[in-house]
Amino acid sequence: MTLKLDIDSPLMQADFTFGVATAAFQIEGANTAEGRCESIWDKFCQQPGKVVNADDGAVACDHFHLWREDIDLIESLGVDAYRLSIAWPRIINPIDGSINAKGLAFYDNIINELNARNIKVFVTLYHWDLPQYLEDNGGWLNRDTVQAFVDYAEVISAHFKERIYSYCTFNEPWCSAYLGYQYAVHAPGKKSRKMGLQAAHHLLLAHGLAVPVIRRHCAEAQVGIVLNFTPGDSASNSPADLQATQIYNDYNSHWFIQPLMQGSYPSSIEQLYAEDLPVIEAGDLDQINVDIDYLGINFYTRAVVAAPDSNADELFQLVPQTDVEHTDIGWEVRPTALYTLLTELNRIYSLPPIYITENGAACDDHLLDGQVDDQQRCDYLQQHLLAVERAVREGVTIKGYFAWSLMDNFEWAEGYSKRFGIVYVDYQSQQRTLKKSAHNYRKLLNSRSFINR
Ligand code: IFM
Repeated sequence: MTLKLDIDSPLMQADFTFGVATAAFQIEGANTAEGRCESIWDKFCQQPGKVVNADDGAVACDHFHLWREDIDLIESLGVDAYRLSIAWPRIINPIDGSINAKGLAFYDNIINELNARNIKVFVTLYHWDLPQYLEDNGGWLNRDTVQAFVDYAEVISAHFKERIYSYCTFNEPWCSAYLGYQYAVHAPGKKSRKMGLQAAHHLLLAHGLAVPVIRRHCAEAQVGIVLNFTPGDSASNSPADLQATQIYNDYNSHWFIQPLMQGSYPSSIEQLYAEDLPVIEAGDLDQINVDIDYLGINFYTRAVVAAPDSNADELFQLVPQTDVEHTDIGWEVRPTALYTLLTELNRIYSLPPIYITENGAACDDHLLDGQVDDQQRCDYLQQHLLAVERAVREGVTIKGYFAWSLMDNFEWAEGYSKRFGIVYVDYQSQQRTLKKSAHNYRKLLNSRSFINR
């Protein structure tokens, strides 16, 4: 399968944005350069057993030094937009809270270059790299971190103004809160449900308080947030499995989207996990329910859910699927779940326009004779683009699609062992090679009728 959409597809029109995405910690390296302070991920990587092969972000894709060549690469793909994140630890000095001009200058160079090349800039303010000095004071468990984030958002929006087309406050607060504070598989490696829920509330509150601040500085910019969804399907029609699936979806999806869209948390979770509920102050939920210009949705896979075994601490369990296609990271390939998710969310909520801000596959890629034949990723992207197209045709407002990722990079607890890029990175030489999927993505984008390339 190659990447192909009909010329009259809604995705092939000039008002639909195609892009590629990355995040600072995953590609930049140079973690002590020019006043960058330690982040929770620098520290987490040093702890034995936390990251596969004890990999870390010290060099990553060396994008800190190779950013100009990487922008050439991005431009060569023919994308309309590039989604990157700014590393908070590069911007604020931990000693006195002052602004690190060198950190801003690094992103000035990148953003000005993208502006000059007419590539729309989508910036994420927080893609998981909390400055360690804030974690030392409790991180996302401490309400003071909310204000620290708002101050940082003010620095960035006051400085970059509308040079940034789209501001995203947070990428995947589910991961920061639950993987970081409940399941201990991501930084900072804390482990309790109560902490996970408290961190989630503070992340959402920080979003709600930052949005008006960004708007004050950039009236024309788009402001939103990015959520990840792994929708749960019930393993059977038994009442117990159906109920467990509802709890799974309420806990993992609606706990994040419902307060953003409706200013309330799912009552099922409030009742079932009453002992673990976060501290919520008067007015918090109204702040979280602030108007946004778009919702970013990251989608990779679905989950199959069943009632838990007796005596289990959880109220649901995940059922591994055999005899279905998986990617190299063990995630089921299920494009119809993306279509169902989009139409379901659209049915339940009054949504702002949506961007698919991440979608992609980890594959066991190999560079052979200068080429990478990542057919599985090509098929994956094609199937998911068709799922998006179908949802658009059925009335869901979707304004863009970003492939995750521009290039192979540091895949968090998996280190460099999993490759998500459409561009292959040789980490020894730092050479980049377009995979088949990148060639196909470029062909698709260049085949749009309004493009003269
Ligand atoms: O690499 C990550 C990214 O940082 C956030 N979304 C999911 C991707 C794949 O795991």
